[in-house]
Amino acid sequence: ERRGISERASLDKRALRRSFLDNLLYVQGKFPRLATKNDYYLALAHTVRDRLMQRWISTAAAYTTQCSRTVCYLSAEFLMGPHLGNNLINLGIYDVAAEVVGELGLDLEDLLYQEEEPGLGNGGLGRLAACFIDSLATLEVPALGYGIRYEYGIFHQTLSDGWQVEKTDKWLRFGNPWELARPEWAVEIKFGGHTEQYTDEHQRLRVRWVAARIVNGVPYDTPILGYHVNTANTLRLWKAEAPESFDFGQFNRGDYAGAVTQKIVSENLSKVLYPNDEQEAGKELRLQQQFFFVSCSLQDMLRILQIQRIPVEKFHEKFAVQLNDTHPSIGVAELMRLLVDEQLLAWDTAWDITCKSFGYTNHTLMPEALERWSLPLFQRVLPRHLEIIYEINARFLDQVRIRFFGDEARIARLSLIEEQGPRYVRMANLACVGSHAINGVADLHTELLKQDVLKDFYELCPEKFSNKTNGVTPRRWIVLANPRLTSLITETLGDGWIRDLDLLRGLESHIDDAAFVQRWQAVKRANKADLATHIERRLQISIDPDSLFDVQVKRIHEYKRQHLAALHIVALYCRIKANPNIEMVPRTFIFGGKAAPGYHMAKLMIKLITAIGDVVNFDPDVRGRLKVAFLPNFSVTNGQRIYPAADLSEQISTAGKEASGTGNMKFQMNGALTIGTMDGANIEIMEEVGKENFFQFGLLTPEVYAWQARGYRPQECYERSPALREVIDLIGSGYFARGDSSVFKPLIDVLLRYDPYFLLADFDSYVACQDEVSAVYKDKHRWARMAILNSARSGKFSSDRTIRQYCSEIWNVDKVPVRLLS
Ligand code: 26M
Repeated sequence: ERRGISERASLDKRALRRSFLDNLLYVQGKFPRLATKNDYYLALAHTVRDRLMQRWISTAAAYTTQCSRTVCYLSAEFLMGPHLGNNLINLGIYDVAAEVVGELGLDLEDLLYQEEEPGLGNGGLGRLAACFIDSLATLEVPALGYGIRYEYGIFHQTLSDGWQVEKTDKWLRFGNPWELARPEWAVEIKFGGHTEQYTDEHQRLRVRWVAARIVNGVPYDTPILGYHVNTANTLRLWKAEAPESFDFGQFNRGDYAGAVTQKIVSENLSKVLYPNDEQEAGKELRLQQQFFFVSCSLQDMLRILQIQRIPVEKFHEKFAVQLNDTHPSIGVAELMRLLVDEQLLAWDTAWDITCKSFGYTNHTLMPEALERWSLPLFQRVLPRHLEIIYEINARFLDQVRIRFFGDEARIARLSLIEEQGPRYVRMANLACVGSHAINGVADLHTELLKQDVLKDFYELCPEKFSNKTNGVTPRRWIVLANPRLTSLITETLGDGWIRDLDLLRGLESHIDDAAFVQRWQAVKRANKADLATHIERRLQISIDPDSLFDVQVKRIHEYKRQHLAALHIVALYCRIKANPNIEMVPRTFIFGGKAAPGYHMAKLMIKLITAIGDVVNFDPDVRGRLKVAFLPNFSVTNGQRIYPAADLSEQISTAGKEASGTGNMKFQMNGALTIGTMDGANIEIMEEVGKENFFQFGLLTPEVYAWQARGYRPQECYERSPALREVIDLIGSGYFARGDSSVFKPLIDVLLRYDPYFLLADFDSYVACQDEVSAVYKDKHRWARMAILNSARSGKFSSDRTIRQYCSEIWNVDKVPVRLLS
């Protein structure tokens, strides 16, 4: 029996080949002759999965026997990306797996592309959760990621005539070999109804929540293996199911169809990920989703306490619960309900436990993105939680009144309930009051939280606030995405940098080594050629791999200013039209990103970029010096092809608007130079690489504020800058819309009248900075040296560094090495 386990989990080549062919036969039911590419992918996935199981079980055993303190990362989104390649790397069998499938006439990369990525997130926040889960496992920290198993992830984006069209993301269509359902740990979740008071056997007044509806939460577990360690943590995602028993009343009255309708309503809960769309905010189903996964997760933690025989009073000693933005912040009220109503603890005891358990990470400075729920909606969905929030609020405001007697305006701002006009529950306030730690995601962002968005909470409890600058995992974003660069670095420095990214500093001493610089250039050139081939296949436009690859990939949003990059392209086009023989560094502009389906201006920004491309790409005067490619459906998978091929990383948000950015870090690691504003983590990137290796432009945050205060007149910028005027007029004329001047009118009107994101104010500075970029790019050797320094100085932006800081400064949790059980 022991031999059976070790054979099936062995990492040697013979055993891998044996398992691969076995799984093709016994899991896929195919002989090689009839097998499809997807059969081979699944056979390989099961081969890897078999090898994860032993590590997963060993990890669970270590944590259970040692009763380890555990991080619970609560996030409505986990944007994981495909698992197979990452698991091969973390197991250390990527190359041998490539040999095994190669000897059977298959291409490993081909098989990896078969995997449908779990796109269970919108963008930065969800991808950050995925990087954190990777780093926690690599650092051997006991951790559970808790979230929702959406049946449909972020929509698939296609383009039709340059406009975004959304398609559903049926990622589970061919099954998911990475998850294991655990129906034995299902929990019940209540919704709606009313509350009743009663006196218990000790004559104490208590509250009972009589729900209108119950939904089952079934956990689906995915192992998250660390890099070259035995630790395999768990990502636990909840699926909503109708309870078999609950609708029998209806059923027995003969309303079979009604009972089935109820079942469908219940299962809708985990059906679809909401795009981060302002219009969608305030939707009832979204609040239900949040409560659903948070209640499932907290009940799961109580079950874990019980099986480890830890008293519920020690909840906060066992668990550090992190709230990824306010989406899970209903957890503060739900933990209170579980402790007071169900575990029968005294309010003060329960409140002490709650505050010591939770930490809250804020991810946005956009005031309109702060979550609020209208009182009637909240009352309808969660009547007991509204009572609890009132009680938390009453006690909290009593404390505030002691400190700030008579300061009614401050009290109104701190209140968990917004009272001016229609009333709302303020989720950020609930998260702040119920947490012992509050953090921002970059230095500037944290400072702005303290001075602005959460100023009142900072003045009340400054000791709760800290900064945790974001990071990204080098395993996915360098090792997996950029194998050529990985080989070069490892041949130069050894492979220690993969777990300790600061070691990349070792590259600096090779900057004068001509052979090294040449190899570096060859890596970038090969990555660019790969991407050029991909773009040519997808978009039927020819791409010159020796042109400067100028890349902006991220969600489409006005504050991120993709349209500022578009104005720059038009400015270059105007120069060519005015002087067709002008000397110009050839550039390929690559864009990617999704617009929220209801965000019309963002969709118009996509149309503007594609429309400019349709003119510029085919105008003979341009002679191939400018190419514009909008790659549809930007995703983790597409990111892995794009970041390694970039020369220039566009990070051009209005100063003070982008909390951190994380794409900026992925570009930097892969040796792109940044053109950026002093916003989010760009500031820290420039600090690390030195300003001589960073292209900075634009207003600073205090300057933006000053312009706002003085009353910004974008029209004046337009009148003062001839280049800007020409660009705006050309777009406004309908030149890029077959003469139809109405298409881009809404966009141009906003820029000329309000320009809330200061594009016109920053335009001249941006264009001048881009001219500097082109000048430097002409000196290929100088550019390569700057790129190497960018990579060499990216160590700070490993999510391993970020997670170490969370562990020591917020979670107080240590690593627990895992011994393999055999
Ligand atoms: C809101 C309402 C309804 C449905 C969805 C949402 C919603 C979902 C995700 C709102 C915001 C969401 O994410 C915000 C986000 O991704 N913020 C980004 O977080 C990154 C990680 O910290 C930062 O790097 C980015 O600067 C920040 O924009």
